[in-house]
Amino acid sequence: MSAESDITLPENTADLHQLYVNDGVVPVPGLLRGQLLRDLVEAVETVRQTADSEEASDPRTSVKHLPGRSIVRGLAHTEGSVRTLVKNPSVADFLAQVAGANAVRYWNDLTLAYAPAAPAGESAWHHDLPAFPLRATEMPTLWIALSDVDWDSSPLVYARGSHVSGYLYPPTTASDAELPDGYAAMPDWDARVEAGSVEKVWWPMKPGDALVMHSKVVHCTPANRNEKDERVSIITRWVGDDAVWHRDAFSTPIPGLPEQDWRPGESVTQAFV
Ligand SMILES: O=C(O)CCC(=O)C(=O)O
Repeated sequence: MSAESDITLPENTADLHQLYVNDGVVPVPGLLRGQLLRDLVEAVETVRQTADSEEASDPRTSVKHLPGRSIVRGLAHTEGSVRTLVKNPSVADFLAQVAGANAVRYWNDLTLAYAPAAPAGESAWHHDLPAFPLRATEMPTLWIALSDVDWDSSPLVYARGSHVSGYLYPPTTASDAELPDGYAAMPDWDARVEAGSVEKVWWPMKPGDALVMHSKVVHCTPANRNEKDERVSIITRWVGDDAVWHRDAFSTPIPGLPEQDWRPGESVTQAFV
C-alpha cells in the first residue's frame, strides 16, 4: 500500500478556503489512516521515550519533557513516516489551495503529548506567528490528532475569526510594556467569549483527524483532565514561496535555521527543499 491510500484529501477546497479566510481554522476529519497513521504514532512514541536532548540523531530534532507534557521538535528530519507526510505533493497542494497560496512547503514540525490528568499541561491563548522567524503571505499549520480528543482531553480551542486582527499579540510570558510595532496587548479572550463578541470553537477528534490553521488564529489548549489517556498531536508548519527571514522580539530559534545565516527580508525558501 502506498502512503497515498492512507491520505484522504477533501475535494471541496474552494469551500474550505472560504472557511480558512473567514474563521482561520478548517477541520479535516479523516485525513490520515492505515499504516501511515500507525507509523506516525509509533515514530512519536519511539522518539518520545528518549531522554531530554537538544541533539538527537539529527541536531534539528529534540525532545523535552516538561511537567504535564512532552515536546518533540523536528521529527521530519529523523522519521521516515513524518517525511512521507510532509513531502507528499498532494498534501502540499491541498494546503496551498486551502490557504489560497500558489504553493506551500513544509518548514517545521512540533509534537505535543499532554500527560493524563496533568493540570500543568495547558497552553494559554496565543497565536503562532510571533514565534516564527519568517513571514510569508500564507503560513498554514496542519495540526493532526494522534490520539482521541474530546472536551476533557485537551482539545485545541479557537477564537473563531481572530486571525483577521490587524495586530499581533505577544506570548503570555512577555511583558507588554514595550511591544514592537504592529503588536497590541493580548485581549481577554475569555471575557470576549463571555460577552458573546467572540465565538469559541473546537472539535472532538479521532486519530488521523486534522485541522488547517491560519498562523494568526488565536487558540489555547485546556489541561488534559482525562485520567487515563494522553493527548498527542503532530503539528506541521508550511510556508508559501514568498517566505522571508524576519525575526522580532518574540521569535524562537529554529534548529537548522541559524540566525547568522540570514539577513532580514532575505528569501528562505531554499532552506526548505
Ligand atoms: O497541540 C496543542 O495542544 C497546542 C498546539 C499549539 O498551541 C500550537 O501549535 O501553537
